[in-house]
Amino acid sequence: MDKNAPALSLPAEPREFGFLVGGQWIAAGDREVFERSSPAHDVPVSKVVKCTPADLDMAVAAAREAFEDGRWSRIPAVERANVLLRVAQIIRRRADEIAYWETLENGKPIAQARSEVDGTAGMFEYAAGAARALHGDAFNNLGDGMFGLVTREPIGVVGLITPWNFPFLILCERVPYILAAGCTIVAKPSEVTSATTLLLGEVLQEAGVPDGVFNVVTGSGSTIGQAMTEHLDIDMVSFTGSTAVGRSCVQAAAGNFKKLGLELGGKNPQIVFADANLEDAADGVAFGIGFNTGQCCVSGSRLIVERSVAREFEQLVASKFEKIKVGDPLDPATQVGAITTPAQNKTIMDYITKGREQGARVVCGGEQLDFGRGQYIAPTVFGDVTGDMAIARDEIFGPVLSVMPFDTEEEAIAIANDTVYGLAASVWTKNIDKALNVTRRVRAGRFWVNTTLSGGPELPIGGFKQSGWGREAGVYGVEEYTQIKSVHIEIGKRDPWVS
Ligand code: TXE
Repeated sequence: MDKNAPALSLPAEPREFGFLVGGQWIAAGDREVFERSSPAHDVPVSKVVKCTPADLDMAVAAAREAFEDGRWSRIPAVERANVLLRVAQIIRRRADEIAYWETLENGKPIAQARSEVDGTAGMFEYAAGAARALHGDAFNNLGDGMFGLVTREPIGVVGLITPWNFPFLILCERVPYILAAGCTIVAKPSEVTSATTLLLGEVLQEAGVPDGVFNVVTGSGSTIGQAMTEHLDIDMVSFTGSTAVGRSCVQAAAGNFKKLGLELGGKNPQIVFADANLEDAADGVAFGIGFNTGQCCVSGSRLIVERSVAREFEQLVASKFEKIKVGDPLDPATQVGAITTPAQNKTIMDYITKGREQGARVVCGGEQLDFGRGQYIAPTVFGDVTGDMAIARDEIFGPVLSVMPFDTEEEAIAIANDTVYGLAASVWTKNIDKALNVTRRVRAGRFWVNTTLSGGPELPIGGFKQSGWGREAGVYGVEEYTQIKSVHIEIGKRDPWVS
């Protein structure tokens, strides 16, 4: 995207969205609506329907019917793959529009939104291949009288609950893989960022996804999300959000023992050794916590740095932060946009206050930025952080970096593992032994060596410990939405039990 292009303008009035059930778009009618304002401009941009539990039941019934009659689940994988490839083409064609709505509702920079949307097309293409590659196993070693097969079947109706930090990207880290497996979907986006999930509904329809295979209900987490996790006719729920709500999903799932995929919080370490290329590492660390205003489950929020370079390194990171362009996310030159919700803004500012009160030292940032409208927080570095402080332990979900020095490799590993989370970690060193040792011993589902926040359709996503269950993306992401069936086939005359 051209950084020098003029900033995009705001919509003249909020766009009204319906919701999608069984291939039909349903308008609000006499239901309440949720009006969303752009967090960067304080201007209403969209209205979505507050669906009722009855709407959810209707969507689940549509998804169930579509699953059971085999219109998607039992067609040849090559036909599913061809549809997924068409989805990728349409996403590329509509990328500007999707990115625009992502920025309006979420507050992320338009250039970043555009590159996220571009990336999702590749996820559909990868999943198209994975659909055709999905296979089971055969056992030809059971003796002359027996042959064994292991087959994979789609798990059924999947409820998909997504958050507001990457509304379209997180959705597309799941939808193509779920569809590749042959399942049907009822999606519930975050109530504050529903637009791009609804736009994906339009894209899938145009690509030829049959009616009822992808349904979207909009509404609050406490009603629709909760009802979804409790629903007896949903076979699996994929939930991405806070660890607290993840825990309530586990309890709610007990009704029918539905399978759960959970991607939850993180307090991810960035381990920097003195022998690293410190310029590169500082750039990566600034990116790792500044990107998406630190509102990423994989943000590198704990800087664990070798004491001999700690002071120099925190200054290097601070100098990177000073050069970041924070501001209007509709301006293509902006690198860091608005905080997505007032509640999140308050949470972050409360943690900054707590950090100061508990004795941490502000190296840079630490305050709200005033652009006349919207909510913005300066990327912040805290030095002298100890392991017992709230800013060292809790997921802040904002642009706040906590610096903790170490003396030995063992100590670095111990600090990195001193968390209930285990989502992601990065290590910066030019010493291969240290890089490998740390990668093996730090408990996290995603690991980056001399880089951070890299991703793509091939490598799976998911956490250790209280960061979640299961994996999304890659071939693992397709397998996650399948059940395994074992088949014994007897050959020839049966050896009778009753003679
Ligand atoms: O998340 P919620 P919130 C973390 C982050 C943030 C905190 C709170 O630390 O500060 O969570 O954010 C739906 N049953 N992450 O309050 O509530 C909700 O409608 C079922 C980490 O926004 O977890 C939305 O669609 N669903 C994270 C989704 O859950 C429920 C991303 C996430 O909302 C529900 C976001 C319920 N009882 C926040 N209550 C990550 N891992 O990336 C709400 N929801």
